[in-house]
Amino acid sequence: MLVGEVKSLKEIYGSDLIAPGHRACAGCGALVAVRQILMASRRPLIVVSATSCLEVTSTPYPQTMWKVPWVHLLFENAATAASGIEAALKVLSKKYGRQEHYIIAFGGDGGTFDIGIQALSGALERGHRFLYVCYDNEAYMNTGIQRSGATPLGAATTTSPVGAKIVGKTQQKKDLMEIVVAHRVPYAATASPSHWKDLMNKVRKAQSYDGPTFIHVIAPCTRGWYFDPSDTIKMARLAVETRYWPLYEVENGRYRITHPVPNPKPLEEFLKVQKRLNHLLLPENAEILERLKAYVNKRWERLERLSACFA
Ligand SMILES: Cc1ncc(C[n+]2csc(CCOP(=O)(O)OP(=O)(O)O)c2C)c(N)n1
Ligand code: SF4
Repeated sequence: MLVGEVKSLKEIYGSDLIAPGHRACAGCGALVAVRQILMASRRPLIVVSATSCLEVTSTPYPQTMWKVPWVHLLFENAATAASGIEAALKVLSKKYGRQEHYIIAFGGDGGTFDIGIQALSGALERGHRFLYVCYDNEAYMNTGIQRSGATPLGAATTTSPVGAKIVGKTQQKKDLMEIVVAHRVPYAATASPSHWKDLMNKVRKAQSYDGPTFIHVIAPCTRGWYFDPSDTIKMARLAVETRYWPLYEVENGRYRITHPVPNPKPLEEFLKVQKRLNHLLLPENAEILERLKAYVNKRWERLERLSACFA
């Protein structure tokens, strides 16, 4: 059983649970994050996956990349299925003393922020023991880059284009972490594949709890964000270094920034390298840029204040 802190690459070498040969785009951030999460996970493991890029690219029938039992559920009910599996395994282990299993449910931002949020809320409220991971590429990528509740203000998608009527998405990103935290779950955290050790240790910590836990991981998407496939990790790192994607955890209500960024890079550094957002650097879009910056700064300041309360 994998427990304790991951300290070096050597420790996790060879613990891969996805096979090579999946059909995701070269440089898909979601696949990198999922690979890391599975490498760190305790076993035996069952994976539940909502409809998404992760689903269609990992299981082109009759092939699969998953080296663990894997269930595909509809877009809206990954958390419900994970709950059912957990409840059934509980009964089986009570009756027959079977081995404990770990369950991870994966959903994209569309499947989590929007369509699956009801199922997720229900599962968190009922207290099932499983880890829900939302990999967030900030749009509905699998069906052609439509905006989701996770798409940031000003981002160009096929349903929030940049033009004369609107300049990208007109609303700010929904704060999913705070919605999850409001369910009083024992553990919720954000993560990034650029900070793999931080991510892996969050997986292990989440799985140490006897209850529902949640990880929100950024998943740069080469198609939807429009960047070179070799820049995925650079993109994820820039998100962290500009404070766009704060790395923090909420453990039994206690907030902690797990990767302080005392000298952040300007947000422009993150925006200018991706076509979905680089129009915000044009002088005529300065007001939108300021609103986005204010959102990022306010959230960071709030996290700092909350973390200071528990220091
Ligand atoms: C109820 C429902 N609505 C719409 C669809 C079509 N659909 C399949 S995948 C998808 C987008 C998924 O977006 P997201 O969850 O963000 O994952 P991504 O594709 O970005 O990885 C949509 C709209 C569906 N399968 N079911
Ligand atoms: S469209 Fe984006 S999320 Fe989907 S497989 Fe390609 S890079 Fe990954």
